Amino acid sequence: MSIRSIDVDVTSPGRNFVTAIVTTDDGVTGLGDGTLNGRELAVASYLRDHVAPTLIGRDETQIESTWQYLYRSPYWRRGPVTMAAVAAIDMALWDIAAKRAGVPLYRLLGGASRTGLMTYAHASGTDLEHLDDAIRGYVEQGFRAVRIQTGVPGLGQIYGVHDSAPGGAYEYEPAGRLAADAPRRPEEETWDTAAYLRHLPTVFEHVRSEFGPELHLLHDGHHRMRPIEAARLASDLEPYRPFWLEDCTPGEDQSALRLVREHSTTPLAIGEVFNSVFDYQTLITERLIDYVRSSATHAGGVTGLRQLMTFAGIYGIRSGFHGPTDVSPVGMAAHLHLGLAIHNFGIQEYMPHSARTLEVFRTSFTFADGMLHPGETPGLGVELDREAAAAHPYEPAYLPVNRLRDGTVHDW
Ligand code: KDG
Ligand code: MG
Repeated sequence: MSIRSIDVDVTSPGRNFVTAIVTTDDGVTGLGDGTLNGRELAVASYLRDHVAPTLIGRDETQIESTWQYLYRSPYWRRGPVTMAAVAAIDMALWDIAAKRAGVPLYRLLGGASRTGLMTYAHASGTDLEHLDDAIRGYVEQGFRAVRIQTGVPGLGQIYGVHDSAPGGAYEYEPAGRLAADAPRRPEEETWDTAAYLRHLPTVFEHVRSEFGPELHLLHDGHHRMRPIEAARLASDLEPYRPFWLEDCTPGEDQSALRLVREHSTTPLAIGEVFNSVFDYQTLITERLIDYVRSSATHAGGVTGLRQLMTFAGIYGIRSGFHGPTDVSPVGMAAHLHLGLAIHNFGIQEYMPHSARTLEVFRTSFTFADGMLHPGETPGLGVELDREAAAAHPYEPAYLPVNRLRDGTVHDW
């Protein structure tokens, strides 16, 4: 059997998604997610103009070989655009393989290692009252783990912080959609690390005393601290036993986490902006992290992420796959199947997609008692309604830029 065609749909049911649709010569289709928030059209062009023509007529069952071909053949290896394109094809080929076998993908990946996947929700509030409401809403829904993000006194809108709707529903999208007549440039936000470092431990103290010792609490630093600042925060949060501190320093500087490790036992997670196992070489071999934050969508698909998790497993490092709404339901399905199968699963981020998105992508996941399961539908278990997708054309949307009070461009 071989690949007959590859289509690339860019759709925007509330936010932009890039999906590869691979069709075999006997009409089986597979879906792959290649969404790269704010740079969607670059991946779509890479897939349409540079990848699809090279794959027509190739054996659809040669998943590993196709992955290596797409990784090595351009000469320009890695990078988010390339690896999102590789991911989209790789997921689609695994989807086809599992559909042909008539089994959910996790069975091809070694079968279930557990009954379900513990998830964490995004609790966010501009102040403590709104944050508490959001946490309460998630606890009532059955979540046993929540990521807590909140406003910092003296700062305005900060990245990823927004009041949830009553009941905890959090559909905030950090990439701002641009009106047709608006200038094509991102919003700008103001940041102050000292104010954040003073405030955050008081938030953890409050949430622990309000919600007790058992609820897992996570926090995302969005790469905003220098190593010495991150070391101080990790140490200040220790009394409140966080499940993890995520992206405390800029991800590309692997050695930065040595300093944080030397000063604290707060577990560390990093990697949502990484796209290959090589981005983790120092972090894993020196045991500088506890959780791998990559997504299948940005790290070369099921094949890329499985390779990474096998390497991490040797060092006892577990998964915490990236699951914001900019990973499409197709990418999310890839995480659920892989997470169910691998030995070193840790936790799965779960930010449910909006009803509008789920009208375009129909999923067979199930959620109960804070646990997700990919379901038993053959393949990835996601269908794309291409007619519904076509009704939501691409809309420009960019992630914001962070500046210090003096105007210096800063990390998120
Ligand atoms: O596109 C950027 C988002 O994926 C990111 O802001 C989400 O940090 C994030 C997270 O941990 O989910
Ligand atoms: Mg993050």
